[in-house]
Amino acid sequence: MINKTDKIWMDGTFVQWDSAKVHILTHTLHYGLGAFEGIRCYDTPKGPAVFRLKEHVERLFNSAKIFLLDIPFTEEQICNAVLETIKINNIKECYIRPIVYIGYGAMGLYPKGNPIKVAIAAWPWGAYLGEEGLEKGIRVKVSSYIRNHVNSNMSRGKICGYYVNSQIAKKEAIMDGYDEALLLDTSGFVSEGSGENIFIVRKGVLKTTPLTSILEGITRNSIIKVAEDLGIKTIEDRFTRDEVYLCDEAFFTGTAAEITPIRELDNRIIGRGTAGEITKKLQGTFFEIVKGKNRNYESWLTYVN
Ligand code: PPE
Repeated sequence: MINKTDKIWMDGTFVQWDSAKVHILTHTLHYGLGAFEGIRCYDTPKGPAVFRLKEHVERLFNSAKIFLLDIPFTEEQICNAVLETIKINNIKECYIRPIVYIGYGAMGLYPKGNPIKVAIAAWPWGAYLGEEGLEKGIRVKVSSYIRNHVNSNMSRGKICGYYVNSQIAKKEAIMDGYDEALLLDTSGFVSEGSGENIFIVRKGVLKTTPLTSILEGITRNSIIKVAEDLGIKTIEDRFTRDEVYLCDEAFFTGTAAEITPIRELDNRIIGRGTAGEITKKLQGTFFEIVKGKNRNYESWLTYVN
């Protein structure tokens, strides 16, 4: 169950959590065209700070651009609204969910004149794949479902309806006794998790999926930069599932999932079956950065107060 907070921002004003409602004929609810973001705010010695706020809001606007949704606010207004939402709810660490959706008006696939609505909620959300998963790694299964073709899902958009594919993959993985799904692309190469990007490590070099069928993850981008600064090279190239079976380390990245080690794929133990050395190093640095304990990445933090 979600950890309720006090207020939700809706189209420029705050409403009480329990009153943040939409009409049942809200267009996005029926047809899935809406864009959303997942952002995290961490407590730091200088108070709560949002990680890479600008980049997340920029991606929200890019998602809207791809799908011709005209957001009736500026990026700056949305950035400020995110900060206000955290402030008004008086929370130190939270997950923030901005959503752009097509409101009530016409039905049918062409929502002529329906308003474009925006809401922002924030609530405390712990380790997405469990505390133990974060520390020791999770068990993953290659999904029997595949990521949609790049001309079905234009993957630079973070679009509500895309997550039907993720949900069925996740459900299958959990029903089969795993923690998470790994989806392949339409050519059979590794794509990403249901809500995470993937990295593997082989002989000290990182490899991650190129930006074709995957979401352009902000955590992925951060890890590539941090790895570079630590002298670890990253290759962005396609790879197959058996390359994951044989790698030394693997991990997922995402705002919700943070840096979650993968200890098993399809019952093949990865490395020593626990979080690998490079994974731990990157994870440790990531948490230092988001918690405001690494000066070199200050520009990635937006302080709430
Ligand atoms: N791929 C997908 C499909 C995805 O949904 C996410 C984020 C990522 C990669 C990683 O992107 P980034 O957060 O920018 O590093 N998934 C979001 C939704 C999770 C949910 O269950 O809801 C998230 O992590 O916020």
